[in-house]
Amino acid sequence: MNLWRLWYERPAERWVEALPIGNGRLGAMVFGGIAQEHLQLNEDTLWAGGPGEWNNPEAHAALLRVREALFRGNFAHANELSRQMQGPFTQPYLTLGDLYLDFDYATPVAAAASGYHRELDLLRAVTLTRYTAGGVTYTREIFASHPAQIIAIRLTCDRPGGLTFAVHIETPLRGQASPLDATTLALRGKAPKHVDPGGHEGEDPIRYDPLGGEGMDFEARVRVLAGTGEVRAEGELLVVTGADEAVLLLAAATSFNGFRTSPGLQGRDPAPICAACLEAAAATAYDALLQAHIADYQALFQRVDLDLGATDAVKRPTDRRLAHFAADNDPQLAALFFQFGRYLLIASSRPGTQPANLQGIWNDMVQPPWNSNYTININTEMNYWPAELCNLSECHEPLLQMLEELAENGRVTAVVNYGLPGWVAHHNSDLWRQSAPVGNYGQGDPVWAMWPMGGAWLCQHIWEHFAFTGDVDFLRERGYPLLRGAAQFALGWLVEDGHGHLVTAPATSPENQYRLPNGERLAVSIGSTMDMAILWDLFTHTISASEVLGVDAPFRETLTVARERLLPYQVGQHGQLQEWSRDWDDPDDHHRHVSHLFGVYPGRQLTPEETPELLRAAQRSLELRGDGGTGWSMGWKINLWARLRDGDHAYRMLRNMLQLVDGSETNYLRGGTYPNLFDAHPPFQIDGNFGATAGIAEMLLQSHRTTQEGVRVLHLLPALPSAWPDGRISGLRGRGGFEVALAWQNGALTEVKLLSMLGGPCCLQIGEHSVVLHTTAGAGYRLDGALSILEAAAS
Ligand code: FUC
Repeated sequence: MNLWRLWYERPAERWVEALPIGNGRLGAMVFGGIAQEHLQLNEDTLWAGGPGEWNNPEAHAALLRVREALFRGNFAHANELSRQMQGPFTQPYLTLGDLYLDFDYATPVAAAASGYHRELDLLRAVTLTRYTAGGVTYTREIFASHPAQIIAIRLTCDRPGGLTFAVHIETPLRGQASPLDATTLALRGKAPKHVDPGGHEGEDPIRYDPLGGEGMDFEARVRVLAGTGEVRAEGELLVVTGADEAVLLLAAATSFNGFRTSPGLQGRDPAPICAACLEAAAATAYDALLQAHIADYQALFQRVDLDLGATDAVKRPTDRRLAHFAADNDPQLAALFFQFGRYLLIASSRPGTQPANLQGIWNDMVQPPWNSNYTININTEMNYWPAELCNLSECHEPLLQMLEELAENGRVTAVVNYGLPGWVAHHNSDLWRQSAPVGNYGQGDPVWAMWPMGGAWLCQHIWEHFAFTGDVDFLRERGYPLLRGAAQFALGWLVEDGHGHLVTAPATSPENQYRLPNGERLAVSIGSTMDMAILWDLFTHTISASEVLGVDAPFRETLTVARERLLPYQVGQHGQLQEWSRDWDDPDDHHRHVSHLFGVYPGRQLTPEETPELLRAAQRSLELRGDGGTGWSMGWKINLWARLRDGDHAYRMLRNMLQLVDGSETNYLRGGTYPNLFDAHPPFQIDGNFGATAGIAEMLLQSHRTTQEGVRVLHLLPALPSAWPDGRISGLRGRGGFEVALAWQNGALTEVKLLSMLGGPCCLQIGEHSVVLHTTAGAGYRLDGALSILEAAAS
């Protein structure tokens, strides 16, 4: 029995019940209906707008006024003044449209079918729908191929000539489909040149260029191959009659021609791109397309295997398992959720594609929640937490590419807005690499709008990519210039606090507010803990990178001195790690962001060995914050509890996340998981899926520490919960270029396999014990038995 499946006994009614497929660029949500099949379609460069002007020359003077107010202690005034530093909102990621296959086109179809089954097979990245109606069994297989750059649909039935249906394709954007020839439909469309974000609409929120020039052009084509069946064009439809089998091939492309180019005025023609993909795929046998897809996908997916045991619960459909997860013993659902996160990363992020946005690549709206953009005060980074650790380093590439582009725009923002060198990014970005603060020139709440730390946080991904892969060329050619530029900006942004420390001012703690003794709630202050933690991280990585590359000694020295002077962490009156530079934390604050714990995760400044007291304070803060939150908030907390080495608490967070949310909810701050295993903020936001996948891995392997001698520590089973007494995992990656496989029984390690990619020593830590193992590049190591693992390594 293949356990790596999401499966259901009913077609999807809601979008959050449909099953996602994707090849990094093209995505679809598959509903699996009986009278009608519906694929909601996406292409990852289909965004509204175009390159724009978002820098604000007034920001610099406003910054000086904000600082003056802050250092006079007038925080309320500073909060208001900071609005003068804003630019426009980002543009949204858009749905492309919908493909429908109507099976009741010629004759009504029985609403009731027997033996209905629909699934997403994670082993092959293929959806399957099967049912029997009127004595005929129908089967549909659908996948998104990366090598062929198409979505393929194969329909079969067990009665000769039993397939009759009509095909049409629609878009809520401007555009219409019409037949290109007897077997091909083409939808040509145009995206708006501007869309206001939901909740901030002006009079005309969705604006098209009246001359038809500006705005993204796009095209989707679908070709029907029906064997001995007949295919004909009828109005805007293609009609298939009497086929035994039919294959539909769908290609889509946009005019996107780079982040600095107007997609409407200087775009690429999407038509020949669609035509070339369709022709090549149509000339290939369906089985060959399928095999090439599976081979390509499995080369990534099969690198990691996880077995936490399986109980009878696996016999139930996925939505019922989810509904019962908290009460049941169903460790395999946790494993499935882990692998689903890896599946989603492969499906939404491949070299050459756009990075996964708030919804990966799956969005059915024109004004999606939060613009379905890149929110870089947690969400985008979380999307990539599993990338290296879960052995999908290639899938990290789109984010690294975005960083380079963001830095180009961010250099201009740094100069225009602040008169500073280096580069900066704030809390939102989009396809156009918007780098300035959003908020529509003053409308935005400073609680999120006033945050110039996005670039600095993203830089962590550069160092992590290097730490896991050891790719010095990457660090030299691409990584270091970005780290250096972000650090340069930070040096210019920091100011003296009058007591010998360097602080950020204005500073916020994303998206939380402190309360002044007079009851006033404000966001902007001086030297928030997260700002300091992110800059420590950035400086540390920039220093290390310059050492590895043997460059820039004077700059390294400057950073080393500045790092020493950063305002240090403080422990407050409740024993908590202060979120603010003053002891303002409210012990009843259950805010979803846990920004002040950045140094525990995803940072590495706070550890049990190096900073035990601060770590205890961090734990206290986390306890006060509670075990609830939005989906991504709970995903973050899995990782935090894993770093605190409390496996049972990490598991409790996972259990809280694996609560069924059905799509009808009105509380947008109580997270969970939808029937299709998409993370529920709610609404759907993909970050929680990726956070949970990273968190499960972090419970089993950690590698963020080095010993005092600088040897990489591989901490094995650092936070194993009692719910998973027996299990095995293979293919996880540790920093320093190690691939790790582990097996355990009754909570104790029984086997360790290590593949050393780069050679050199590593320190294996098991519980309180540790031992250094000297490895050779390319060599594998195998250690059996809990105690003998340490002995063997020592000898
Ligand atoms: C941040 C979070 C919200 C949401 C949004 C996309 O603003 O605080 O909860 O996830 O990003």
